[in-house]
Amino acid sequence: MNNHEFTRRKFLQLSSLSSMSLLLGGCGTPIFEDVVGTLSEPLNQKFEELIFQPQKLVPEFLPSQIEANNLIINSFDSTPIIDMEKYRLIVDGEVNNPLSLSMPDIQALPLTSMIIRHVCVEGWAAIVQWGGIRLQEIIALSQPKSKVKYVYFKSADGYYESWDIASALHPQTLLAYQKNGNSLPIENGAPLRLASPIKLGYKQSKWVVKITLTSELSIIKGYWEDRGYEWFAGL
Ligand SMILES: Nc1nc2c(c(=O)[nH]1)N[C@H]1C(S)=C(S)[C@@H](COP(=O)(O)O)O[C@H]1N2
Ligand SMILES: [Mo]
Repeated sequence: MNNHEFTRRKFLQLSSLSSMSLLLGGCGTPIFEDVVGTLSEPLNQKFEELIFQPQKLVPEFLPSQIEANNLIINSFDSTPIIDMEKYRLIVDGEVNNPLSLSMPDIQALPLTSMIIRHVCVEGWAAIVQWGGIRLQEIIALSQPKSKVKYVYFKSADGYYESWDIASALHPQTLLAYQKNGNSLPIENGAPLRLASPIKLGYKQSKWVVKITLTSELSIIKGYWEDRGYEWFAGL
Protein backbone atom coordinates (compact mmCIF):
# COMPACT_ATOMS: atom_id res chain seq x y z
CA MET A 1 0.00 0.00 0.00
CA ASN A 2 1.59 3.28 -0.99
CA ASN A 3 1.76 6.22 1.33
CA HIS A 4 -1.00 8.11 -0.40
CA GLU A 5 -3.38 5.17 -0.18
CA PHE A 6 -2.48 4.72 3.44
CA THR A 7 -3.25 8.34 4.25
CA ARG A 8 -6.49 8.11 2.31
CA ARG A 9 -7.59 4.96 4.10
CA LYS A 10 -6.76 6.46 7.46
CA PHE A 11 -8.65 9.53 6.46
CA LEU A 12 -11.73 7.57 5.50
CA GLN A 13 -11.55 5.63 8.75
CA LEU A 14 -11.19 8.87 10.63
CA SER A 15 -14.11 10.40 8.83
CA SER A 16 -16.44 7.72 10.14
CA LEU A 17 -15.65 8.81 13.67
CA SER A 18 -17.63 11.65 15.08
CA SER A 19 -15.77 14.91 15.28
CA MET A 20 -16.06 14.76 19.04
CA SER A 21 -14.15 11.50 19.36
CA LEU A 22 -11.69 12.76 16.81
CA LEU A 23 -10.93 15.73 18.99
CA LEU A 24 -10.70 13.79 22.20
CA GLY A 25 -7.27 12.60 21.19
CA GLY A 26 -6.20 12.36 24.80
CA CYS A 27 -8.86 9.89 25.90
CA GLY A 28 -6.68 6.94 24.90
CA THR A 29 -9.18 4.09 24.80
CA PRO A 30 -7.64 1.07 23.05
CA ILE A 31 -10.28 1.14 20.30
CA PHE A 32 -9.68 4.78 19.63
CA GLU A 33 -5.92 4.25 19.40
CA ASP A 34 -6.45 1.32 17.10
CA VAL A 35 -8.46 3.24 14.61
CA VAL A 36 -6.60 6.48 14.70
CA GLY A 37 -3.10 5.12 15.19
CA THR A 38 -0.25 7.56 14.77
CA LEU A 39 -2.55 10.20 13.36
CA SER A 40 -4.11 10.62 16.78
CA GLU A 41 -1.33 12.74 18.22
CA PRO A 42 -3.55 14.70 20.58
CA LEU A 43 -4.51 18.10 19.34
CA ASN A 44 -2.76 20.78 21.26
CA GLN A 45 -4.36 22.36 24.28
CA LYS A 46 -4.97 25.75 22.74
CA PHE A 47 -6.70 24.32 19.70
CA GLU A 48 -8.91 22.07 21.82
CA GLU A 49 -9.89 25.03 23.95
CA LEU A 50 -10.85 27.01 20.86
CA ILE A 51 -12.86 24.28 19.25
CA PHE A 52 -14.78 23.48 22.44
CA GLN A 53 -15.24 27.12 23.35
CA PRO A 54 -18.96 27.77 23.02
CA GLN A 55 -19.17 30.18 20.12
CA LYS A 56 -22.39 32.11 19.73
CA LEU A 57 -24.60 30.64 17.03
CA VAL A 58 -26.25 33.00 14.56
CA PRO A 59 -30.01 32.36 14.23
CA GLU A 60 -30.88 30.68 10.95
CA PHE A 61 -33.80 31.18 8.55
CA LEU A 62 -36.62 28.89 7.38
CA PRO A 63 -36.64 27.19 3.96
CA SER A 64 -39.62 29.40 3.00
CA GLN A 65 -37.39 32.45 3.47
CA ILE A 66 -34.76 31.44 0.90
CA GLU A 67 -34.42 34.13 -1.76
CA ALA A 68 -33.54 33.28 -5.32
CA ASN A 69 -30.61 35.56 -5.99
CA ASN A 70 -28.73 35.71 -9.20
CA LEU A 71 -26.25 38.24 -8.04
CA ILE A 72 -22.78 37.03 -8.75
CA ILE A 73 -19.92 39.21 -7.65
CA ASN A 74 -16.57 38.41 -9.15
CA SER A 75 -13.52 40.53 -8.68
CA PHE A 76 -11.85 39.04 -11.73
CA ASP A 77 -14.73 39.14 -14.23
CA SER A 78 -14.36 35.46 -14.91
CA THR A 79 -15.26 32.10 -13.54
CA PRO A 80 -12.19 29.87 -13.38
CA ILE A 81 -12.14 26.57 -15.24
CA ILE A 82 -11.56 23.74 -12.77
CA ASP A 83 -11.11 20.08 -13.77
CA MET A 84 -13.37 18.46 -11.16
CA GLU A 85 -11.70 15.04 -11.61
CA LYS A 86 -8.28 16.43 -10.78
CA TYR A 87 -9.48 18.91 -8.15
CA ARG A 88 -7.85 18.58 -4.73
CA LEU A 89 -8.28 20.77 -1.68
CA ILE A 90 -4.80 21.28 -0.22
CA VAL A 91 -4.43 21.99 3.50
CA ASP A 92 -0.91 22.97 4.51
CA GLY A 93 1.15 25.36 6.61
CA GLU A 94 1.82 24.89 10.32
CA VAL A 95 0.09 21.52 10.57
CA ASN A 96 1.20 18.02 11.58
CA ASN A 97 -0.91 16.32 8.91
CA PRO A 98 -1.07 18.19 5.58
CA LEU A 99 -4.05 17.13 3.46
CA SER A 100 -4.86 16.70 -0.20
CA LEU A 101 -8.57 15.88 -0.47
CA SER A 102 -10.73 15.05 -3.47
CA MET A 103 -14.39 16.04 -3.52
CA PRO A 104 -15.47 12.41 -2.82
CA ASP A 105 -13.19 12.49 0.28
CA ILE A 106 -14.85 15.70 1.43
CA GLN A 107 -18.37 14.53 0.62
CA ALA A 108 -17.80 11.40 2.74
CA LEU A 109 -17.57 13.68 5.79
CA PRO A 110 -20.70 14.81 7.69
CA LEU A 111 -22.87 17.24 5.72
CA THR A 112 -24.09 20.36 7.54
CA SER A 113 -26.83 22.55 6.10
CA MET A 114 -27.77 26.08 7.13
CA ILE A 115 -29.95 28.92 5.88
CA ILE A 116 -28.23 32.26 6.43
CA ARG A 117 -28.11 35.78 5.09
CA HIS A 118 -25.26 36.65 2.75
CA VAL A 119 -24.34 40.33 3.05
CA CYS A 120 -22.25 42.10 0.42
CA VAL A 121 -20.79 45.55 1.13
CA GLU A 122 -21.85 46.59 -2.37
CA GLY A 123 -25.35 46.90 -0.91
CA TRP A 124 -27.14 43.64 -1.54
CA ALA A 125 -28.07 40.69 0.65
CA ALA A 126 -29.78 37.35 0.12
CA ILE A 127 -31.01 34.49 2.27
CA VAL A 128 -29.29 31.37 1.00
CA GLN A 129 -29.16 27.72 2.01
CA TRP A 130 -25.66 26.25 2.02
CA GLY A 131 -24.68 22.63 2.48
CA GLY A 132 -21.15 21.45 3.10
CA ILE A 133 -18.50 20.38 5.55
CA ARG A 134 -17.73 22.38 8.67
CA LEU A 135 -14.36 24.01 8.16
CA GLN A 136 -13.48 23.02 11.76
CA GLU A 137 -13.59 19.33 10.71
CA ILE A 138 -11.07 19.87 7.93
CA ILE A 139 -8.84 21.97 10.18
CA ALA A 140 -9.00 19.29 12.91
CA LEU A 141 -7.95 16.59 10.41
CA SER A 142 -4.87 18.64 9.52
CA GLN A 143 -3.77 18.74 13.18
CA PRO A 144 -2.73 22.39 13.46
CA LYS A 145 0.22 23.30 15.63
CA SER A 146 -0.45 25.27 18.80
CA LYS A 147 0.78 28.61 17.44
CA VAL A 148 -1.71 28.69 14.56
CA LYS A 149 -3.75 31.91 14.69
CA TYR A 150 -4.77 32.60 11.07
CA VAL A 151 -6.09 30.76 8.05
CA TYR A 152 -5.33 31.75 4.45
CA PHE A 153 -7.59 30.74 1.56
CA LYS A 154 -6.35 30.65 -2.01
CA SER A 155 -8.87 30.55 -4.85
CA ALA A 156 -8.58 29.27 -8.40
CA ASP A 157 -9.37 32.72 -9.87
CA GLY A 158 -6.50 34.44 -8.02
CA TYR A 159 -8.67 35.70 -5.13
CA TYR A 160 -7.18 35.27 -1.67
CA GLU A 161 -8.40 35.81 1.88
CA SER A 162 -7.28 35.41 5.48
CA TRP A 163 -9.38 34.74 8.56
CA ASP A 164 -8.74 34.57 12.32
CA ILE A 165 -8.70 30.98 13.57
CA ALA A 166 -11.68 31.43 15.95
CA SER A 167 -13.96 32.53 13.07
CA ALA A 168 -12.67 29.68 10.92
CA LEU A 169 -13.52 27.20 13.70
CA HIS A 170 -17.01 28.63 14.24
CA PRO A 171 -19.56 25.79 13.85
CA GLN A 172 -21.47 27.78 11.20
CA THR A 173 -18.41 28.34 9.01
CA LEU A 174 -18.74 25.84 6.15
CA LEU A 175 -16.88 24.81 3.06
CA ALA A 176 -20.02 24.57 0.95
CA TYR A 177 -20.64 22.37 -2.07
CA GLN A 178 -24.43 22.82 -2.18
CA LYS A 179 -26.58 25.92 -2.65
CA ASN A 180 -30.37 26.02 -2.09
CA GLY A 181 -30.52 22.22 -2.14
CA ASN A 182 -28.65 21.71 -5.42
CA SER A 183 -25.00 21.15 -6.12
CA LEU A 184 -23.13 24.44 -5.95
CA PRO A 185 -23.23 26.26 -9.31
CA ILE A 186 -19.81 26.95 -10.78
CA GLU A 187 -20.41 30.72 -10.75
CA ASN A 188 -21.08 30.56 -7.00
CA GLY A 189 -17.77 28.86 -6.29
CA ALA A 190 -17.92 25.13 -7.16
CA PRO A 191 -16.51 22.81 -6.19
CA LEU A 192 -15.94 24.43 -2.77
CA ARG A 193 -16.53 27.87 -1.25
CA LEU A 194 -16.64 29.43 2.19
CA ALA A 195 -20.06 30.22 3.66
CA SER A 196 -20.56 31.74 7.10
CA PRO A 197 -23.13 34.00 8.80
CA ILE A 198 -20.40 35.71 10.86
CA LYS A 199 -18.50 37.42 8.01
CA LEU A 200 -19.23 39.82 5.16
CA GLY A 201 -19.51 38.54 1.59
CA TYR A 202 -15.98 39.37 0.53
CA LYS A 203 -14.54 37.06 3.22
CA GLN A 204 -16.40 34.11 1.66
CA SER A 205 -13.93 32.86 -0.91
CA LYS A 206 -15.29 30.91 -3.86
CA TRP A 207 -13.33 28.19 -5.75
CA VAL A 208 -11.11 27.47 -2.72
CA VAL A 209 -8.12 25.34 -3.72
CA LYS A 210 -5.76 25.80 -0.80
CA ILE A 211 -6.06 26.41 2.93
CA THR A 212 -2.90 27.42 4.80
CA LEU A 213 -2.74 27.54 8.59
CA THR A 214 -0.24 29.99 10.01
CA SER A 215 0.87 31.86 13.13
CA GLU A 216 1.60 35.05 11.18
CA LEU A 217 -0.68 37.46 9.35
CA SER A 218 1.35 38.86 6.46
CA ILE A 219 0.90 42.33 4.96
CA ILE A 220 -0.96 40.55 2.16
CA LYS A 221 -4.29 39.92 3.87
CA GLY A 222 -7.00 39.58 1.27
CA TYR A 223 -8.05 40.81 -2.15
CA TRP A 224 -10.36 43.56 -0.85
CA GLU A 225 -8.47 44.17 2.40
CA ASP A 226 -5.36 45.02 0.40
CA ARG A 227 -7.53 47.62 -1.37
CA GLY A 228 -8.64 49.24 1.88
CA TYR A 229 -11.50 47.10 3.19
CA GLU A 230 -11.59 46.02 6.81
CA TRP A 231 -9.89 42.71 7.61
CA PHE A 232 -12.09 41.26 10.38
CA ALA A 233 -15.33 42.08 8.52
CA GLY A 234 -17.57 40.49 11.16
CA LEU A 235 -21.36 40.55 10.96
N1 LIG B 1 -12.74 33.56 -5.49
C1 LIG B 1 -13.56 34.59 -5.30
N2 LIG B 1 -14.35 34.55 -4.21
C2 LIG B 1 -15.20 35.58 -3.96
C3 LIG B 1 -15.26 36.72 -4.79
C4 LIG B 1 -14.41 36.72 -5.95
O1 LIG B 1 -14.39 37.64 -6.76
N3 LIG B 1 -13.58 35.63 -6.16
N4 LIG B 1 -16.12 37.75 -4.48
C5 LIG B 1 -16.59 37.85 -3.07
C6 LIG B 1 -17.70 38.77 -2.85
S1 LIG B 1 -17.34 40.42 -2.75
C7 LIG B 1 -18.98 38.31 -2.58
S2 LIG B 1 -20.23 39.35 -2.13
C8 LIG B 1 -19.31 36.88 -2.75
C9 LIG B 1 -20.43 36.70 -3.76
O2 LIG B 1 -20.82 35.36 -3.82
P1 LIG B 1 -21.82 34.86 -4.96
O3 LIG B 1 -21.18 35.21 -6.28
O4 LIG B 1 -21.97 33.40 -4.74
O5 LIG B 1 -23.12 35.61 -4.76
O6 LIG B 1 -18.20 36.10 -3.15
C10 LIG B 1 -16.98 36.47 -2.55
N5 LIG B 1 -15.99 35.48 -2.85
MO1 LIG C 1 -19.25 41.37 -2.00
